[in-house]
Amino acid sequence: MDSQPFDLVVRNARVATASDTFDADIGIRAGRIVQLGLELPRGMREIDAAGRTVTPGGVDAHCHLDQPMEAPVRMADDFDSGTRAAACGGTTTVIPFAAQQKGQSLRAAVQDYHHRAEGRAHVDHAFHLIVSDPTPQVLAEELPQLIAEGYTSFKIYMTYDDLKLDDGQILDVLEVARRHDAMAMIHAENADCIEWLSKRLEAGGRTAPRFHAHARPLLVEREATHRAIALSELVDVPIMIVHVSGREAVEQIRWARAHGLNVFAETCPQYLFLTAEDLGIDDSYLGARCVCSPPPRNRDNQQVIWNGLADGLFTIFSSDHAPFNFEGTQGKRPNGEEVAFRHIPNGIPGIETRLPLLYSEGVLKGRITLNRFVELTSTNPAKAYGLHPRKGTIAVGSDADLVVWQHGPRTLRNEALHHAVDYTPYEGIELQAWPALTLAGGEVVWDGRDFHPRPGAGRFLRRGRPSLLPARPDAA
Ligand code: DUC
Ligand code: ZN
Ligand code: ZN
Repeated sequence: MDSQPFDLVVRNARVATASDTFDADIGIRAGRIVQLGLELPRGMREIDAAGRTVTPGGVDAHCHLDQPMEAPVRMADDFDSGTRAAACGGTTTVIPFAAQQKGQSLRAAVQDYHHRAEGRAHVDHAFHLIVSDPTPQVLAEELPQLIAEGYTSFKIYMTYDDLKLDDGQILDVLEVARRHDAMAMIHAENADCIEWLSKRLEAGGRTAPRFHAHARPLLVEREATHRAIALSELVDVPIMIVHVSGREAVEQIRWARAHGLNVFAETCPQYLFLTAEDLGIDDSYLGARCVCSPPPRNRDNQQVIWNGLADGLFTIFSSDHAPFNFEGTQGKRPNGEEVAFRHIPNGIPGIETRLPLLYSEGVLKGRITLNRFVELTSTNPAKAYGLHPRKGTIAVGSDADLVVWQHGPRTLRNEALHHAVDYTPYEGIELQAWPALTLAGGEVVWDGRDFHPRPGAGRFLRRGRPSLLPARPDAA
């Protein structure tokens, strides 16, 4: 028996993992869980979690922090404020995006992104790549090398002029994912349909934020989702369809699964808690706060997303935190102006509210089980992106990233959040739970009242092969 004392014991926890719920003390040493059991010996420090649920720290596998934007637009959150907000909302690992600009090498994008993170992050982090320019050099060298170095996932876009790939390029990139065992994430919206609809709306003077939803109806997502599934089937490689918003895309994914295809899917809080009406019922510019892509849909559609969370359709629940201020000149009003919907920076903040919203409205209202909550928000993201079992579970050997939950009413107010964004789309929502404590690597980063900064203590994570990928004997 190991006689070294624990650095910390979290005592009397009601531990929830993706598969089990059980009572245990959690013994922590050097930032890792070293023992789970009843009546563990005293630690140098003790935290009493009696009567409290303890879950693994959240893994937010889709968030945008300090991602370079075209001037004057700038993200409000960098690695400091973004990971601060993450920690206070129970998320202890974030995976934002190192985005390649067209004409830029992928390697240069990664190096730049490391500079942005350096010395700032309060929690552990990894980077997905965004491949926007799949040159022969990128396909043959840079991407395979970066995957081998632990950047084992990348996102590709079917829309946005500066990012989108055509079908041939998507096939090329998917082939690299297949050969080198990476997870390909796909933003599925049909760019030409959006462009065609946007021009017609603009020509008719319909430029208010609410027309963003008119330019991206369900079929725009459905068509691209269908195409992404077909392209992945052709290459015979699994894909992750990110930020799935609508019933029609969900139907495509159900069809793919029924046909035995390995299609994973992610959804986000905005498709449960917002509707297209939040973009405005009149031409008010306030709706710009909720402009994100794909857009929020209607109330019936929210139920479709809840069903997919409950029945296993969705693999992952991420924030898609894309932080732009409403006021000022760098966010939703570029240069301080009210612009036509298609020029409004896309995205809403949500890195801190992701877990409390799903816990309150999902677990405590009986829509999903506590174990499914853990699976969607922590275990599956860790498995999908090569971080499990170090992240995503409470087990001997895993990092001591934990959330102790506190039940009780709390009204969501932006002034109480820790991001650098000047609004939350969820202002005024009544929550029933909030993290009372977040531990990152065995250290308290959030105690339910105060944030405990540790800039630079958040480590960059070199990732392994995504364990959700099927074993492939012919892999390179
Ligand atoms: N849509 C994206 O694709 N990325 C960032 C935010 C958004 O709304
Ligand atoms: Zn996207
Ligand atoms: Zn995104």
